[in-house]
Amino acid sequence: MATVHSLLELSTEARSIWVSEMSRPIGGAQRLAAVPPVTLMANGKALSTAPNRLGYLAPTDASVGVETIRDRFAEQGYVWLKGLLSRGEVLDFRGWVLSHLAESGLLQPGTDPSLGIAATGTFDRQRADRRLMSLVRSTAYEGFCAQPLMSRLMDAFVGGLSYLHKRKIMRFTLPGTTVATPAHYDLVYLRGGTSRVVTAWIPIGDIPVDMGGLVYLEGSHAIGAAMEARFAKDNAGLSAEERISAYNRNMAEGGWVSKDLPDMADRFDTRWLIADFEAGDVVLHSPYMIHASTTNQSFDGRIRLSTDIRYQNVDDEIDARWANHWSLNDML
Ligand SMILES: O=C(O)CCC(=O)C(=O)O
Ligand SMILES: [Fe+2]
Repeated sequence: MATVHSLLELSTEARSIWVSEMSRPIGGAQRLAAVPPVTLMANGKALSTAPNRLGYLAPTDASVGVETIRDRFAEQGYVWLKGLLSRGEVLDFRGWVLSHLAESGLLQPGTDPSLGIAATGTFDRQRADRRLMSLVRSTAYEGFCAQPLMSRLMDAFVGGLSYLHKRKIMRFTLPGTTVATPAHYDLVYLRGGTSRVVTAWIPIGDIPVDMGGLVYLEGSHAIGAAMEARFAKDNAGLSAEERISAYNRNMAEGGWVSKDLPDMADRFDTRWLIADFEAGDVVLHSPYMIHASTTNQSFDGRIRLSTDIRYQNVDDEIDARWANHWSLNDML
């Protein structure tokens, strides 16, 4: 039985695909050493700042046109679209979401909700989570995800009518906590339909590096594709339901690839790419691209708020498990 760990050990196939990907220059982007203002942490491990282990995401101007966006997506596994959405509208939406979470005691009393300054004391986590489950079912949130700038971009990107999966995730992360998203690629959770899905990760507010935004493993869409080919083989003997499950016996608990981010960069001899995300940015990523998050160490005590939603061509096969609203315990 191939465990995720042994996949990482044995991934010479993945490695060779990755090396050939990496030997091509990516979008002519310069390789600058990244110097984060804090030691970036994830799951108790510090990210290396060595220039061959940490770099910056390459930004793409939102007005470049869909052909360039598609080319960069294929080449890099992600496209970081700068200023696609209205900054003011995103900040308003941040204020709206946080004001609805505020009844849990999450915010510093007397502060503007759109700043998202976390209360210093305790708050009612259950109440906030229940409120979050209502918010992801709300008309306003649906409208935010389906706003014309998104629907037009995604129609053009998928080359037809885009479909937005109903299961849409919104996450808030408090400063000074150890919460971090383990390294994974999204297809693990979305295997029941087409592999031509695209994730949009949207910061709801500024998320500078110290606030623990997404980090991408450079060139890893080739690694994810090789891993998935391996899982397809290993899972072939399982029942249809198990085959597509992120929790089946061949996957790590939770379906993620690893919680040890520095170790992954070493194993694949690549870099984690970080960025200072701003309200209005949208990142599109491939379902094979490996990503994770670092912890929120906000200098000014701000809550990190973001949404991650998935689109595809409506005529491609749709994973029926994603046709329900997100619930915290839906085991997907
Ligand atoms: O926001 C996060 O921490 C995780 C998001 C994610 O996994 C995604 O956008 O696919
Ligand atoms: Fe993800």
